[in-house]
Amino acid sequence: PFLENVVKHPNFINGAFDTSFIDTTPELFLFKLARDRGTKLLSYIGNVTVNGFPGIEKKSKPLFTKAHKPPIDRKIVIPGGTKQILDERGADGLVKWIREQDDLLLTDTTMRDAHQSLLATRVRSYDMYEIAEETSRIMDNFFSLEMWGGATFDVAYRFLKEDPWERLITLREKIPNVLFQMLMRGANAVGYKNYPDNLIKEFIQKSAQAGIDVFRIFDSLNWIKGMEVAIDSARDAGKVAEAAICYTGDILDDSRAKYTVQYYKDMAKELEAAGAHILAIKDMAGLLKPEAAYRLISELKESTELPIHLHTHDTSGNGIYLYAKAAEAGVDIIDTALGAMAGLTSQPSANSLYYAMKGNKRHVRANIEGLERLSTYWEDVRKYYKDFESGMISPHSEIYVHEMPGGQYSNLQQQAKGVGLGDRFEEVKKMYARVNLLFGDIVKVTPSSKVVGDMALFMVQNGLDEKSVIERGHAIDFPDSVIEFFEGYIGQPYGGFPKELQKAVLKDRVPITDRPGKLLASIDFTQIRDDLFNKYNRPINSHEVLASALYPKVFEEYMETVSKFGNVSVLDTLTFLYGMKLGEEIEVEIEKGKTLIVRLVSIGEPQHDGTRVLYFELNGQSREIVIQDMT
Ligand code: 3PY
Ligand code: ZN
Repeated sequence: PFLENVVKHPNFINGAFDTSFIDTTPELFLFKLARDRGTKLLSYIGNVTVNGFPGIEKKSKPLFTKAHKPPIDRKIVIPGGTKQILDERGADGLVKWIREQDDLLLTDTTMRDAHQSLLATRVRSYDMYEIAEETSRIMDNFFSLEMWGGATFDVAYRFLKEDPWERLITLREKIPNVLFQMLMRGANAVGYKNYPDNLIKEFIQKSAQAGIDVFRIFDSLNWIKGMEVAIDSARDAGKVAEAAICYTGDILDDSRAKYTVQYYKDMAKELEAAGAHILAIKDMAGLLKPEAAYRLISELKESTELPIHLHTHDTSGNGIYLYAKAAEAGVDIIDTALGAMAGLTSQPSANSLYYAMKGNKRHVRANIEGLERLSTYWEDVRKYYKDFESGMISPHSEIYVHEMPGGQYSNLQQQAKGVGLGDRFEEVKKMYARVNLLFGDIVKVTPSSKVVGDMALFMVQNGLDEKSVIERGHAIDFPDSVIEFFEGYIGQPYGGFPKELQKAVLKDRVPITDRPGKLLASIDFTQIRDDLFNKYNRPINSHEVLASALYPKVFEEYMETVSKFGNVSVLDTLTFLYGMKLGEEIEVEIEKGKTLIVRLVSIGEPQHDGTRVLYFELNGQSREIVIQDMT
């Protein structure tokens, strides 16, 4: 193709060339890009076909029918929704509108918390894009779609090898009418540690520009100082600051006196004063019991003017009853997921709630036939990810004892497998509850929950108990996350740190008591951009700069994968996870209107150097790809 480009070039034909012709005529190499994209994708497919996908036991590609999409009538204009209310009336106008509604408003979490909690956050953009336009039409009367933030951001780069910004921007194009909501871990952004203030501001500003409307902001220790910069930044961006109180303990249990109704009421007042537009009750583990919800919401309604948005996880199976009680107490908005992606560690089902509230004066605003159709699609999609299911098949009331957040359950299970404790997960869960008490009964949600999880794994793995970690602590190398926690780098827990344990963990290190964001040096975004430019030799956009600032190593690995395999997000999920079967033919739309037809013709025997040769057909032309067999 190169020679062909040369001989066909007008300057070549006219003799208007000299020795610099090749250097000064970059279009001669244009063939290379398209060809490269195909070859890179074939290398990816070949590699997964031969070596499998990390985290999935290697097996032949399962055959499922393609997820069933409901038909859409493109002639019907997408109806306006809450997004237009925010854009036209601003955040205060939206808050006023919420107050005027009698119906129970819904947030759909299918594209964020539901799969974070059921499928270790592995759902790919591809499967979201496929259903986005239908979602926009069917969920047009929802309050919001939670579809970004939490763990989805780093998992996109780390495991799915795709760009979460592209997901946000593309979904925004396809769903222009419903508010987009993200989960923002306060000063921890979408990471696992506190970041400098300027990174939080920049991240929120860029997320708002890319399409986020509602920022649900929480602090993993309910430390308001850890939320203030994010609340201010969301307000400055003209968006909705939804400040969250993480619910822990049990307000009905007098023997657990640390987190009382008064504690929550005081926090609500402080968040209102800090500038919240909406108050979220974030019951991240599903610990809020129905009667407790009634009491908590009723009392909060008396002490704050803010609309209340309730979030729970259905791990115990009590979710619908809990929402009904919260509705009775006057909750404004609640979080649900589509039936097929609901229940257990995920949110309660919107479909079920719709029927549960029939006849109630708090009517659920939803198009039930449409929700059933969307649910059918997700039921098919969920099968693609079955290797990431947690294995939990029935409600677990033990949640009230171990208090593990829904989003953590399947992830901690993967982590346990990773360190060889896969078959001792029961012990890990019990240890998790013990570590919580050892740490002074703290709020457990990312990243504080990860610290508790890391410590639980560490203690089970090393045969440690409460006594030995303190007595022998001086000789123990604790996990990094545990050291950072006791140093004060994820904030200050309510009631302070347990001193003896803090001393044992920190040894000679001196803990901080101020906001880490204030103490940490500001990020030099220009420097990062220059470094990335020099390293990758191409223009770097601000999303890439932010990703690198958040997780330098994960981003670097992502960039390496992209340079090796190209944009793998265009592959359908079964091919992405399992590669291809012999003789199979697939279509890959690498850009709008440009489709590759790929057929796997043969897989050669391993050669003496451990490589195999795979023969493909790419748009009818044969291609040979050499893959190192690592199995
Ligand atoms: C997250 O921070 O990702 C959570 O889902 C916490 O509940
Ligand atoms: Zn959650």
